[in-house]
Order: sequence, then C-alpha cells, then structure tokens
Amino acid sequence: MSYVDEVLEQVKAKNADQPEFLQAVSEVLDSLRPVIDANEELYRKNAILERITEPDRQIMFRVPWVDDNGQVQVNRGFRVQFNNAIGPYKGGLRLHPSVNLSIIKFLGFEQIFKNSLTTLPIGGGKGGSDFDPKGKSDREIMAFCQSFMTELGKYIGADIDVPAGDIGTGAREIGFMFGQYKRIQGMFEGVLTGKGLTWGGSLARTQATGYGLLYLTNALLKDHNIDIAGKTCAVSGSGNVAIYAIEKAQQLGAKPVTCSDSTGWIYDPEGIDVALLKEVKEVKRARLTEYAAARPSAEYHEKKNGEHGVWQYKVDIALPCATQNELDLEDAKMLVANGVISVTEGANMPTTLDATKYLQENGVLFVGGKAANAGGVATSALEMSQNSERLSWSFEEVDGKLKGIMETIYANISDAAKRYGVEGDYVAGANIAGFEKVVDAMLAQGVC
Ligand code: NDP
Ligand code: 2IT
Repeated sequence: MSYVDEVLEQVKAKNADQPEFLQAVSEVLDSLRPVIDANEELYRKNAILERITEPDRQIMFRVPWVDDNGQVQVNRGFRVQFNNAIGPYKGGLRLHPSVNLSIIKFLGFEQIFKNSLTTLPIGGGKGGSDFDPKGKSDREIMAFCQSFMTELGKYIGADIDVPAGDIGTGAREIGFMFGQYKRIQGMFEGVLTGKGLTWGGSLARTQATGYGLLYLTNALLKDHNIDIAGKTCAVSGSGNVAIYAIEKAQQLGAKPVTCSDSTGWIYDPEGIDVALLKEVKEVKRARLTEYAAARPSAEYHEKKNGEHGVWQYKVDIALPCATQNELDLEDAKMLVANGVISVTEGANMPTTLDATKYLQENGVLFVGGKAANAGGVATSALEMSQNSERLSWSFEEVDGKLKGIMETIYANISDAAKRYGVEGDYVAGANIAGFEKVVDAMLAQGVC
C-alpha cells in the first residue's frame, strides 16, 4: 500500500467521528501524491504525514457565563494548535452553534497550508466555541468573550499563538477578548489580530479576505486572457468575507447579483447595493429581508432544503463566502450548465469533494480556499509585523502588499501544479506549494 493510503487509513481509523476533518485530510493527501511518491522513503522514515495530520495539541475547556436573566450558561471552548514549524500558531476563532472538534480540526489543518502559502512566517491553528452570538445582548457577548479568554489566555501569546476572527467573531468580540487578555496578563501585546485601529489593528484587515479573494480571482482570469470587467458573480454569505468580496468585485467592474445568510438569499439583477448591505449586516445586524424591503430590484427567497439558492443563476464567476460544504454536486452541475467560468472559494472548504471534482473535470477554473481566502490571514500577519515594530502602515501600503501576496500565491500554485505535471489543477498546486515549505522546516527541525 502506498504511504499516502496507509496514513489515510490510520487517520480515518483514529478520527472516525470527525467527518469534516477527514474530508480536509483526504483532499490534501490525495492531491499530494505526486510529491509524496517522489520522496516516499524520506517522508516515511520521518513520519511526515503522521506528524502533519496530528495536532501539536488540542485544548478544550468549559466557558461558563451569566445571561441577562441571571442564568448561568455553559459552552465548550476549543483551540487546536496544529503545527508551528514555520511560525507561531495563527488562525481564527469561530463562534457558531455547529462548532465541534471535527470542524476546528479541519480548519486548523487547512490553516497550516494556507498560512504557508502567504509566504509569511505563521503556523496553523484554529479555535472557537459552540456559543451562538445571534440574538445576544452586547453584555452577554462581553460576558462570554471574557470567560472564553480567561481560559484561552493561558495558551496564547504574540510569539506563541495569535487568534483572530472567523464566523461570528468580528471587531466587537476581538475587542472584548483583547481587553480581558490585557487585564489578566498585565501586558499590552499583539496577541490577537483584527484589533481596532486605535489599539494596534491594521488598516485593510477588515477588507482583506474579500479583497484578496478578488485579487486572486482577477490574477487567475487574466492568466487565461479573461477580463473580469462586465462579468456577473454569484456570492454566498453576507458577512465579513462576502461584503468585501462584493465591494472589490464592483471596483474591478464585475457585477455581483446575489448574497445570502443562514435563512435565505437575495437575487438582485441590478447588482448588490453594498452600502445597503453593510448597513443591514454590519450596523443593524439584521436579516436580509431588510435589504429586500429597502431595495425594489431585489428578490428575497427563504432557504429551503434541496434548493440551489444562489448557485441557480446564470453567472460567470462563483464566490462561495459563507461556510463549509455549501456548494454540492447538484449546485456544481447547475453552475456548469449555466456556463460558469471560475469558482474561487472565499469560505473554508465550501465546495464538497465531488463538486470540486465535477467543476475541475468540466473545465471550470477552480481555486480552493487555502489559496483564494489567504488574504485575511496574510493581512493578520502584516498586523503582527506592525505590532512588532510599533508602527502602523497606511491603507495603501497594506492593500498594496495584500495584492502582491495574492498575485504571488496565484503564481506559486500555478507553478507548483506545472512542476508536478498537473497543470491547471490549482487545488493540487496549492496543497503542494503549501506543504513543501512546511516539510522543509519540519525536516530541518528534527523529531518534534
Ligand atoms: P461572518 O460571521 O462575518 O459571516 C458568515 C456568513 O455566512 C453570514 O452571512 C452567515 O449567515 C453565513 N453562514 C454562516 N454559517 C452558515 C451556515 N451554517 N449556513 C448558511 N449560512 C451560514 O463570517 P466570515 O465572513 O468571516 O466567514 C465566512 C467564511 O470565510 C467562513 O468559512 C470562514 O471560515 C472563512 N474565512 C474568513 C476569514 C476572515 O478573515 N474573516 C478569512 C478566511 C476565511 P448568518 O449571519 O445568518 O449566520
Ligand atoms: O480562516 C482564516 O484564515 C481566518 N479566519 C483568518 C485567520 C487570521 O488569523 O486572520
């Protein structure tokens, strides 16, 4: 049996109850076959695959907090520190009722390769809680965040592990967590990214994931002699990533016509009004029904199981920006039938494995989240650099670096795919390019 198959079997046996983690590991190891086959003896002897699929440590803890009725609530907190071969652990904190160990491990595992692709010195980690921020008062959010950080704070630090935002964790939550860390540690340090601009945050971090997604999509299309201007886009989600993907798509002359949240979606053939979307989602924290109520050209559709949602429309570019496994095989067939040119992932693992395969086999330009959404964590690393030198850079400087990083990522994944004889397979290209650097560091650092 090949080394890859042997390790895949072991990982499946050890983590049988973790479907999302197994999905992420299968995708990566499968696509690494050309590299592993070329170096099988060395990697096997050094147990590279066994080590890279087992987190350095996984921390789980109780998060007790008091709600507005005086009732004590208990959530579960997680931080998985996956691999720090090339830098301190780095990755977001997800607050969503669906959060469990499988989801945090899949995200932490992917983060190793994504962070390596950024070209910056950051290792992979992820955390979060099954806490649901929806419908909670600001005081309840603060109570949760303070309790969460009281425990998490023992395991992180500017040179150890630097968490950031993800689903459900934005500027408000990062603020409450940072305040609690500072209070307990008695130290002001760059322990979190996505901070406010008056206390160590970086300009352009808010926009970075969405903008970066479009910089990469533009580089991909240009390389295939396609002009992004005038193209229509289907976007899912209406959170941090989706909003700034829509904004940058418009700046580049494209027309996003959809967005969604967990209860429904918008189809707006005139193009999404991004100022209105920000008002509804960032300021009012309201449902998309409010967007439709204020915008005569928009249709609102309630989400029903089995429907294609935003993927049913005839568009050139698809940008999944909500959550994992939100674009399945049936959706992929619909997109292909409607002539989609590219699918680039703003979310982490939004496309199922069979949908990815179908898109690739049908000539769709497909770039997975590890490369396409790396702009967020890359800009987090730029925030860490600014914190270390105690300076802040201008918006133009950070945005310029972000654009350069995304173009370099595209060039590197394209080149890696060519080097291993799978030209145009950007999933393999990203996994290979990300893996090469981490393995080099692991081999140099010995058995650890
Ligand atoms: P937000 O919390 O800002 O927004 C998430 C959006 O996705 C919301 O519109 C939300 O709808 C929707 N959503 C979340 N869960 C589900 C679900 N189970 N079903 C349907 N819709 C859902 O998160 P982000 O925009 O930050 O994150 C979106 C994706 O991008 C995630 O996969 C995240 O891991 C990834 N990502 C984020 C980065 C960042 O810098 N923030 C960087 C790289 C990747 P509702 O409000 O109704 O829940
Ligand atoms: O998935 C991701 O890359 C993020 N949520 C951002 C992580 C970060 O450290 O900025």
